[in-house]
Amino acid sequence: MTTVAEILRALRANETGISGAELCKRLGVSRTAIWSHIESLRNVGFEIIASPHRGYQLTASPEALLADDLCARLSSTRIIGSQIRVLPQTTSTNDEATQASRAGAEDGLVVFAESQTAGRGRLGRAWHSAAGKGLWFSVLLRPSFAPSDCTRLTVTAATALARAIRATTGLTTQIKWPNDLLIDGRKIAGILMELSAEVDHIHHVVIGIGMDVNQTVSEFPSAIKGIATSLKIAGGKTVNRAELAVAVMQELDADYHRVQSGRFKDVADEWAAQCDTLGREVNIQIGAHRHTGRAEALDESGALLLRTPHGRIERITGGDVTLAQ
Ligand code: BT5
Repeated sequence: MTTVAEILRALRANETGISGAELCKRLGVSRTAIWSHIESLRNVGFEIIASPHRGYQLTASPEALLADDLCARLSSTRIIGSQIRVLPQTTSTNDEATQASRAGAEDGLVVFAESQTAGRGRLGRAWHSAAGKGLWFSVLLRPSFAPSDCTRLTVTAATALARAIRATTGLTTQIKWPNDLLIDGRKIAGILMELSAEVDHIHHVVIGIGMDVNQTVSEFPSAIKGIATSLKIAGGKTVNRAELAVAVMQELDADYHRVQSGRFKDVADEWAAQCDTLGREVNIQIGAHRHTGRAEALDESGALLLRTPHGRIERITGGDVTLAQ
């Protein structure tokens, strides 16, 4: 953790203030260094009061995401958030995480961007990423399981997102297989998993997550106004994105640990309890092919088991789901 992140962590842990002398002692740096870090934090929007009696006191944080702030807020995770980067703008955070992986980045790297110029969904669809309004980020992982089990990670991300949203906002989401989170039938978040693998070995997985947080209805482009919503619209108040981002990383870390230690079944059961798709008659469009049947369950690799009208079970790993009429 950087000294700045350590200062932020100490300020948050001492709401009534912490003296400059105490900060120097804890962090092993000079008073001048503390003072200059405090100035740099003020310059990016933190409000920090300095008084002779109370020392330094943090009274407000900026709306922008800052890597040091996210590190400071994140309590110990096993893997996710091993490194955190925040970019003002990029094409797609999935591209950034992929490049970072090739450059040897650690497992658990998380790359956020305040805006994306070419955010994408599956099959090259566009993902709208309004500047400063959502959480647009990617997580780099190198899981130990086989490439064929990778759908587990989409399931894992969905359960973690649902828990983080509930904990931060009190809102309940529904999961729509394979990669959507909905509130009142409208999309609030999407997950894009991209994989680099050989037949039996995963090089890396990038889990891209887009979450609509503080948009108002008029801020959505007309193409998605009718199908999308944000946490602010659903809950009626602005959501602190840093707090939500940290909750998501924390929950992802917990669920990734469950999957890596052979407890995917627990995650899948939690997922099934919130899934809108299971138990329903659905159409699943995969390229030019349409599969129809009853969505029965997830298997141990995270694939959907579809019972066809002839009673056969088909194993489906992707596609677009609509409810059958
Ligand atoms: C997804 O694809 O839902 C995956 C979206 C993943 C986005 C993240 S952001 C960080 C990372 N970097 C990236 O470049 N991508 C990931 P799919 O199921 O194919 O859904 C795409 C469809 O969702 C579009 O065709 C629109 O209909 C709709 N859509 C686009 N932007 C949206 C938004 N902001 N909110 C809700 N729906 C949206």
